[in-house]
Amino acid sequence: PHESNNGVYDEEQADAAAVPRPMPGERRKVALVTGITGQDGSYLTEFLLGKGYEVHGLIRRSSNFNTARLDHLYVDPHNAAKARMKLHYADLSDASSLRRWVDALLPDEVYNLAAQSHVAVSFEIPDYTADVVATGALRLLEAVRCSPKPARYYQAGSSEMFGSTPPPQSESSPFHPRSPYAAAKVAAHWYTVNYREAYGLFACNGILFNHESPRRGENFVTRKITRAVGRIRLGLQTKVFLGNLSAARDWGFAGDYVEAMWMMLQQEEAGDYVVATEESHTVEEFLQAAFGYVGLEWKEHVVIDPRYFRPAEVDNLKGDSSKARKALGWKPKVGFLELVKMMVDHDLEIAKKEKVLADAGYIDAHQQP
Ligand code: NDP
Ligand code: GDR
Repeated sequence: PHESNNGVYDEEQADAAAVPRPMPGERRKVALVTGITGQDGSYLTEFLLGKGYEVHGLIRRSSNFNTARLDHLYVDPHNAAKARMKLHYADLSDASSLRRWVDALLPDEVYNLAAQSHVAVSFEIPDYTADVVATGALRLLEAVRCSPKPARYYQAGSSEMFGSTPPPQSESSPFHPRSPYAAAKVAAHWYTVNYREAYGLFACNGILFNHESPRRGENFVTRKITRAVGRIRLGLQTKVFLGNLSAARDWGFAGDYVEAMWMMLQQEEAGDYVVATEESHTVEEFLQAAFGYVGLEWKEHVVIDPRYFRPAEVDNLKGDSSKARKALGWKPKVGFLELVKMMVDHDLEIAKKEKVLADAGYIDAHQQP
């Protein structure tokens, strides 16, 4: 991404550099992204802007600002001629808002990334999770199907859909979801397949295994750990409370994974693809790597708290992404240890700033994130 000195996305600077401009008489490709304020939405937006797209994001109303991950890409709408990323209010639970933006923008590509994406929270709010994750996808598919110019559609599927199916998991492995979130994602997966088969929609399911980054939400286990490592290293806290340490996940870097989403929509035919590093590590191994990187012993700082155990767990995920590697030419660039270091380095910087504020009495150091 191209940023000016004050961190604001600078179209002129970007266009002067490598960003493709449309040919005379051509319009820019238009992408519509739900979940644009989330981890993947921000990386996908950067990627699409770099490809010369105009990116429209649907954001939901919140009493707090929820656009922090996009601030570096934001151009004031009063400078609208320059802005290639635009944000609009809508909600996956509000069909009319989806329909209106799809019809108004006539996008070339729609990326459905919005979700109540926390597995443990989906046990607390199952009905809402199903409404946004499953029915929300159906509402968006309907909006796309009914549009005068149906866009290519990407559905953010998840390795959670495999649940208790043993690894390696590929496109042909059976789904056995273990949470309301995962069951809702299975429904969204089949809605997408059905709209492809029934209406000939160019609709793809990406079945993405866990992907993380410094922008990962702070209540997912990797980020929870790296935030704690930064703060413990700087003396801002001493303990971190966690649940099941023996679960194994196939963890990749989000920046690599959004590229696969785009690649799926550039193919001649729509299809479903597993995207994974094909390497699996336990939560304990992540702890070892993250604490070890800054010279700390994780066992001295981790406390097991039963509240973080889930009513049903997914024990072991390890993807087989050979289809995506062969058909899309995709492969991950960032490995496990590099990912851990990237996240810890980032969170050490945050902790340093917190320490300055805490030492000056502006924040309470004991107020853990
Ligand atoms: P995040 O939780 O970081 O982002 C979710 C996004 O959805 C946010 O922008 C959020 O808005 C938005 N959202 C939530 N509810 C609604 C709603 N009712 N209407 C409109 N928008 C809503 O998720 P990730 O970026 O990590 O993941 C992106 C997608 O990929 C999700 O669908 C997730 O389930 C799926 N996925 C993620 C994987 C991962 O490892 N990260 C792996 C496989 C699938 P707000 O910012 O306001 O909360
Ligand atoms: P996951 O990610 O459930 O795989 O879903 P998460 O990081 O929440 O959990 C991974 C594993 O860590 C264990 N764990 C803890 N998890 C959290 N959140 N907090 C803890 O304190 C803790 N202690 C141990 C969990 O039990 C689990 O086994 C993520 C989300 O991004 C989904 O939206 C996405 O679909 C999948 O990845 C692929």
